[in-house]
Amino acid sequence: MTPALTTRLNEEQIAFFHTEGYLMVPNLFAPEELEPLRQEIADIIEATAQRLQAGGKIADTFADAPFETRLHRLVRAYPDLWHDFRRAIEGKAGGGHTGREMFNLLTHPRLLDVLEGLLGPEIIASSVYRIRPKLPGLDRGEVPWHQDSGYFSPHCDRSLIVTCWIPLVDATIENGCLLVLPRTHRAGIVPHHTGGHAGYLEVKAEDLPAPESEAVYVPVPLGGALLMTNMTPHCSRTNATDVVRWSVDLRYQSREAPTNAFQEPEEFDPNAPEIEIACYAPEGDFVVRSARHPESVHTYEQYAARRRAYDAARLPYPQRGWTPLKGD
Ligand SMILES: O=C(O)CCC(=O)C(=O)O
Repeated sequence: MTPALTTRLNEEQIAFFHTEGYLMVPNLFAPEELEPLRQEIADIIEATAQRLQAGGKIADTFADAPFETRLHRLVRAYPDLWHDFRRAIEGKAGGGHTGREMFNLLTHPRLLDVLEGLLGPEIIASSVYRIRPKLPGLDRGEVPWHQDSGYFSPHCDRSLIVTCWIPLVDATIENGCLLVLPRTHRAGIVPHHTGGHAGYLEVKAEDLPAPESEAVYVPVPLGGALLMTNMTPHCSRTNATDVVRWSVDLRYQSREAPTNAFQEPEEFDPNAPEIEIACYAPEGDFVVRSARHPESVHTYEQYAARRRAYDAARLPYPQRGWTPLKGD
């Protein structure tokens, strides 16, 4: 029997999120509801493989391999071309993929109903969303300990920005699901370092707000989602399987938190009051739900245009001044 889908968070789930700093929501989507996005990404891989084949860079496009393994097979055969595929999937700035199915997932009514339990009815999709193909054995796939606020500007430390991590395959301990450090999200921001593993920000184990031994793995079956606060320390380890651990991480905040959803990139003023500077200024936020101003909800075309305009503008990112890991 197909399990019932989660349509709203109940009180117990909301309390768990606020106490523990995270919540795994099973059955948020029927697996077939994620198929259009998987297909949109599969189409990019197909187009990129064909382009590289036509350019004489690859002989085999592994056309018969399924979504779960095709990128791994391509990159294992042609490791130098990993960045070509990555760029095609993620876009220049990481969140550069603006396909219609990405938008459909970002604005999925059931997902927004669930988020409403945490953020209220005025919901902004925070600029930072990512597609992550965590390839077996690929070093960059491991993401070191961090709080998402380590990447956001300090004036947003007090705002709730919910990370919604959605795997596009079953995410297991073996293929590198996330680990979180429960009940530590109220301790504030801890020191991060630049130049951490694979170029990510990294928190040293001794700076974590609780011993690493208290971390918990959060496997998420296909159709589920892991919700976390922007202050919840988390990381992910290696993928020890031969399946690509595909996932997307989406972020949402309330309209009360600083946002650029109502600004064009040319209106950016680095000297504006902090409340007017988005938590992550270089990428464009957009309105996904509004009870008070339904007319302000961005359409697909408006979203795609905003993302492109911000991508092209390359606005300065107010840095937090984290020190480098090496030589520290
Ligand atoms: O997907 C991963 O392995 C890491 C994701 C992550 O760190 C994040 O969404 O902030």
